[in-house]
Amino acid sequence: MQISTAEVLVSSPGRNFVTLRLTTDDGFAGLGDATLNGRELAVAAYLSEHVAPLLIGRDAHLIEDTWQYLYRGAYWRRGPVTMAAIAAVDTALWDIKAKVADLPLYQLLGGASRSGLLVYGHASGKDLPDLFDSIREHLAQGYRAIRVQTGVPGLHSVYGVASSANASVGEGGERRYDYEPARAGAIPVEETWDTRAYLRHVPAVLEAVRGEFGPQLPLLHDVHHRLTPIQAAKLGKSLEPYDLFWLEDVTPAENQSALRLVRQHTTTPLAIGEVFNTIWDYRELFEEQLIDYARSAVSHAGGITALRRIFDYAAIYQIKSGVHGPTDVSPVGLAAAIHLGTAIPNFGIQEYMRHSPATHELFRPSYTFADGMLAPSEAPGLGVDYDDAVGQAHPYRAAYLPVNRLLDGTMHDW
Ligand code: KDG
Ligand code: MG
Repeated sequence: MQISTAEVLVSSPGRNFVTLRLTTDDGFAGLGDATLNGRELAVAAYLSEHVAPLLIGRDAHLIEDTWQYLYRGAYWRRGPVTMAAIAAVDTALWDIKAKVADLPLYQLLGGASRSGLLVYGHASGKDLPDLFDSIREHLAQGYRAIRVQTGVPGLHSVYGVASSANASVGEGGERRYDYEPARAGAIPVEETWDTRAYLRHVPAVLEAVRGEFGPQLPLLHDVHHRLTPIQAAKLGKSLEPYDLFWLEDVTPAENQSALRLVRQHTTTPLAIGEVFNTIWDYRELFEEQLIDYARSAVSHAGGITALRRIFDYAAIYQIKSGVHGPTDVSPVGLAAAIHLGTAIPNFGIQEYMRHSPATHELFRPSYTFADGMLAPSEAPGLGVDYDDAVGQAHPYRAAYLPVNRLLDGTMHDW
């Protein structure tokens, strides 16, 4: 069974997605997500110029060998662009293999270890009343775990906080406060950041949310890489009374040792890894048990083959999965995560922000969300179909993630 075509599909049904479609000479097609928010065309070019020509004529069954061929064969290893491209190829080959076997993909990964995946949704508000409304809306939609992000007094725009200006109507007719950080335009929007104001404000927000919604609801919070180790340690400690499910990305992730200091000071569970792209990025964190949840997405960390390896490594240290699932992971990447999460023994939680109706028209996923849980369908493969006509109707639009500056103009982590 040889790969006969490799198509790189770029489309923007409201936001940009890069999708790889591999087809075999006997007519099977597989999809892979290669979306890298704000750098989409770099991965598209990497795939079409340097990877697609190498795939034509290869045996589509050779998933591991193809992974090694692309990883070792590039010589220039790792990095988000390379690993997103490899991820797309790997995912598409798994999709094909499962379709050939006429089985949903999770069956090829060892079968179901659970009946559904607990997910968390994104509640946010510029102030407490808005935030409470958003949490109530999520609970009404069935969510059983909630990420909480709020505005900070004095700051105009803060990561993770949707505004009513972004409201749209969801598939069930409900109001959705979509938070989409990438904004269309030729250059990134600039935001401002004040760490002291943030650190003063957040504990009071979590206290209020616990007061309103009780002790049972799992709550999460994303710091988005903005603190120094000692600031992160202080935040983790100050949030202990509110019993978070996890505190995410407290420091910029490339310095793994920073988490050692944070860990020495707090028992708040820590999650990290959405910007990691290989197993090596986790080595110190796993072996020293410095985190509790590994956050990589299938589409950013080299595909199903590589992420499975990361989670098996994590399992040795009782570290669980917490796969990244914002709207810039396409329904193809999310479906891959759902199949993997269904099979692995150390599943923790899955992020589920929910895609827009326009995105669902393009991808037509068959996974289901009910009672706060995602479940794969029984369709062969990933269970996602790409609609070419819809894809062609929405060409790429330049869009960037924001950049961040401190109040005095210094560039900061966003
Ligand atoms: O593209 C950037 C987003 O994927 C990221 O900002 C989302 O931090 C994120 C999260 O936890 O979902
Ligand atoms: Mg995050």
